[in-house]
Amino acid sequence: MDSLLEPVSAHSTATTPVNVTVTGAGGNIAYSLLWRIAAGEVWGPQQKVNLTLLEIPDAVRVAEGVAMELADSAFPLINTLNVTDDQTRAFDGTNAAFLVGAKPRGKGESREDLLSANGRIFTAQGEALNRGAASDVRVLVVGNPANTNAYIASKSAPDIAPERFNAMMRLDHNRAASLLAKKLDVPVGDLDGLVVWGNHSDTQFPDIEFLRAAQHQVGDQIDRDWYVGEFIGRVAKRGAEIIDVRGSSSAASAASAAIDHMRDWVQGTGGRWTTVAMPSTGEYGVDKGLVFGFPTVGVNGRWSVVEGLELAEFQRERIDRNIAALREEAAVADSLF
Ligand code: NAX
Repeated sequence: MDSLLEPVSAHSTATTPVNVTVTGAGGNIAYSLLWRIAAGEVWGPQQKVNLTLLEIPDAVRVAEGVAMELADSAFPLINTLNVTDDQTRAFDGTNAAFLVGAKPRGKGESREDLLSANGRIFTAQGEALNRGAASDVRVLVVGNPANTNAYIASKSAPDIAPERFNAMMRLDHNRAASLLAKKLDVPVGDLDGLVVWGNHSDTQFPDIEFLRAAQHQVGDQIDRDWYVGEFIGRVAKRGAEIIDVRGSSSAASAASAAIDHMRDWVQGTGGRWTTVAMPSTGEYGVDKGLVFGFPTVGVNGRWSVVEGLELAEFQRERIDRNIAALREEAAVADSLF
């Protein structure tokens, strides 16, 4: 089903449209994400797309309204546009799936309730992908708890190589990069060597030990007290900060991160590091299968974890904290499904 030696894209001619599925199509993130896919920001300005929008039956009418607006935008790159509440149809032949839809935590619900509700969704979607997705499928899980949802979807799709399931930590990465650029007073595009290890949750570890600006190491220019006492927690809690100020959760920045992630997966990063949460094959002592944020480069249409980094005790301890948290979530998921 899967070959790591495949070309960058199976769509060698721009005349073969890419089949793209977006779940949660009636929601906030999709309202920004769909427009940027349609504008060619992932596959380029020549590549047509067949867009399929998946929603739950209760919200499918909203997704139909979104599709009407997409049609009204007259994007030349949209080849076909479909709305459905049938996940078998939604994932049939898909080359790229953005799994944005998820069930939010309800009042009084425990973490186990949340994992259970989302586990059902991501088990069913993993199974549908396993049945129908194209052999070159790339799956990006955005819906929370993203890492464990990706873990569950991958486990439910035994015929699809695990590395084809990613969880999104690019928003955490972009948030960290933006704060660091401001602190160092350098353009954000000059930064490299940044990683956010672990889980898209409070334990995440934005790590500056390997940080470079315009190719020079700059981690030691950053005040240690600010880094440990303020920066790490601020990145992890940025979502709450946005809700507090904006009155609703990150949507355009999340969509932007999803575009960055999928574009870099398809087109590569030109040697630059990014953060990708993907199933571990044992790198840095992370249990095999846990979907973990690693320093990664995109090469020839696939991700490659940056290996061999020497870790100080502080880094090791923060990474281990994330391993423990994800191990716990995976154990709950395994017991439920
Ligand atoms: P919204 O509540 O606006 O939209 C979610 C949509 O998903 C709803 O329309 C809902 O009907 C739909 N949905 C639910 N279950 C579905 C299913 N089984 N199939 C298809 N559609 C389904 O949320 P939005 O603001 O768009 O956020 C979506 C998800 O992204 C949430 O889980 C959120 O927590 C998560 N986020 C993840 C981020 C990340 O960095 N990984 C950051 C942003 C965001 O918080």
